[in-house]
Amino acid sequence: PEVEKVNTNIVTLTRFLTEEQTKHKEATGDFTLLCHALQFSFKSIAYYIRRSTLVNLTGLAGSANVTGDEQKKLDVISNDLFIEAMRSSGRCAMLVSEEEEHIIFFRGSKGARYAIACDPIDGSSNLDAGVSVGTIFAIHKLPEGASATKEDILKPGTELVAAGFTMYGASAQLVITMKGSTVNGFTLDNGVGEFILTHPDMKIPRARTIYSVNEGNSLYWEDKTKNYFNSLKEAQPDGKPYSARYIGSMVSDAYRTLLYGGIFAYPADKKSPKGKLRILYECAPMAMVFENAGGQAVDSNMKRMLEVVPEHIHDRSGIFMGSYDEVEKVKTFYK
Ligand code: AHM
Ligand code: MG
Repeated sequence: PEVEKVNTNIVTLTRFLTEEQTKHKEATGDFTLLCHALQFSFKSIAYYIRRSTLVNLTGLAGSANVTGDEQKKLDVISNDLFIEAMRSSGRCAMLVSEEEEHIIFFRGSKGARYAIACDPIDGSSNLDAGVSVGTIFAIHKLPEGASATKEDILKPGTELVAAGFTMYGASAQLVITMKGSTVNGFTLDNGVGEFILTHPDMKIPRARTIYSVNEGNSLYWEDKTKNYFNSLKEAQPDGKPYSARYIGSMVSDAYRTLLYGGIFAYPADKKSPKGKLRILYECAPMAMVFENAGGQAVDSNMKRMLEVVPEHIHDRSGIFMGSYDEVEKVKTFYK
């Protein structure tokens, strides 16, 4: 009988990180250790999300976070899991979380050189319906000898050493990129409990007629925004208009856009003059992923998203990101 062909030369995230580490002579292994702690938090969050309906983890926690959103039970659990993973890694000096008003400093982690910004569960309004949500992370490195301060994280995205997200969908998908490098996608194999490299060197298609925006906000849009999105509903060179796709979970909308191409936007408008999405842990890490995959990301002034410097840790920005040519098209409407 024929034996099924099984791939036995599998690249796990651990193997990938180890191989990356050997490319950098100066590497100490700290980043690799940090990423181990990160992937543990993703696996745990994925596990709790999957079981939430069965173990009474749906619904509200009865509190609101700093940005005024009502917290879901899973927001709270995921935030706690993430914080503990970072603390226990011993490599994280400070952490900004969407769910925490202030920066958390891990003063016990002597010599830790990394500063992390995260949104533990992005898109949590979708949780109770079982719709995909995600965790977003952005990693900064402190200067040698620095004793972590707020200034070490109030930095533009151009300074990030790594960033990415995990989408909790039909399977958990982890996407990670490092400074000046490619974007790589991993799928969690629940059987072996490892993230497996399934999407090496991800490149976003150059153009695609798909747009992703909360059109319910069009009442508040400025004319440029209205004109741009209206133009997408007209016949394009192939005679057809764009398709609309909006999940309302940025991680999921971004992941689809990365794979299929198109444009994702959450523009600033009259209701949210500074936009809705937060710079440190939503806009900048996504912008790094999109740029390293060959796409673009800009704010509502068409400034490169990675160059936007937040004044406060929870500052927001408008954002347009996606295929290179689709972002170029946005610019023609905003110039
Ligand atoms: P959250 O971090 O509180 O979940 O909010 C962020 C989410 C994004 O995932 C998504 O793109 C956006 O908010 C959806 O907002 P809206 O419901 O206004 O369209
Ligand atoms: Mg969130």
